[in-house]
Amino acid sequence: RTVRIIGAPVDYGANRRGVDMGPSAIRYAGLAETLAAAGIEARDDGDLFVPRAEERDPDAGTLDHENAKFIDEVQRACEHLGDRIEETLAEGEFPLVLGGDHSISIGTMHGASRDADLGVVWFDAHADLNTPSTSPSGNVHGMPLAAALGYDEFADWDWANAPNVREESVAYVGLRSVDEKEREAIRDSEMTAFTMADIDERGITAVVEDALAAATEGTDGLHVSLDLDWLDPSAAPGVGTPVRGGVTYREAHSALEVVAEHAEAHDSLRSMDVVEVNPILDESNETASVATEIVASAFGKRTI
Ligand code: DIR
Ligand code: MN
Ligand code: MN
Ligand code: MN
Repeated sequence: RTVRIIGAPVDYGANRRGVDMGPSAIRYAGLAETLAAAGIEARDDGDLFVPRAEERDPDAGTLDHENAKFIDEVQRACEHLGDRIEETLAEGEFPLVLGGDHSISIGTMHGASRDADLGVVWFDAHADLNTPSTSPSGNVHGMPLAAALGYDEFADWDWANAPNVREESVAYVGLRSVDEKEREAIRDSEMTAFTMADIDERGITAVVEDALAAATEGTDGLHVSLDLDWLDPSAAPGVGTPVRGGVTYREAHSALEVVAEHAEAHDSLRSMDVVEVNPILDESNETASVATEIVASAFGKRTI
């Protein structure tokens, strides 16, 4: 299947400006060329149109909770992105979304689950399970899974609730920074959650295999969401909220190679997004390069 690259230059959901330049940075790192060299057909479909944050009022939310900055702008971008995802799948191509901050996954998951039960594997240091009621920051990039699952205020926001994503089909890999209310929510949920301690103990490949099994049981397709702060800051410094103790460069490759093997064996992979690359905070575009390389692994790039 042809990979359709869709840029989502959104920074409304993050507390650090610059993540809106992620799509450019990843393209500049040679994503299309890297995929082509690996024999993966890819087509760049350009960026979503997203207004500059400077023209917008962060508190303009019409929704019934104020602790969600730029929520109206996130909604606009995600509705637009969801339609692009639906269109891409209907035309038989594979949507690969370049963020942007993690709020854009609300749109990706919405679009990818309109016609299918969607499993989700979430590679992230963070749980992204806050709601406006629980969020310590008000940043929507810490909320996309709660939005997709319809927690708290999100229950009334149809644009945010992924039509066909169920808790039991969501699996985390690599958690190490989880807020108190998120911890309670995970414990009360049917989600599968692997922390860095699980990876230390069992190894990355066993953990990813289990995450894939949980996310694909009883679903029609798999969404992979890759937040670059999942990696250790020594391998991926260009992110807004780095957390020490993440996966290494090698573990990241192994993980996405396991995803590729699963995708080949079961035709499981349906959509993917790669988010939170912030070139302003990066060193010589290293984080965008790492993003490019591990995405190629996910699509089956091999040494021999
Ligand atoms: C924190 C940080 N849990 C929040 N979340 C981040 O603001 O909700 N997610 N950085 O990627
Ligand atoms: Mn995230
Ligand atoms: Mn994160
Ligand atoms: Mn439903």
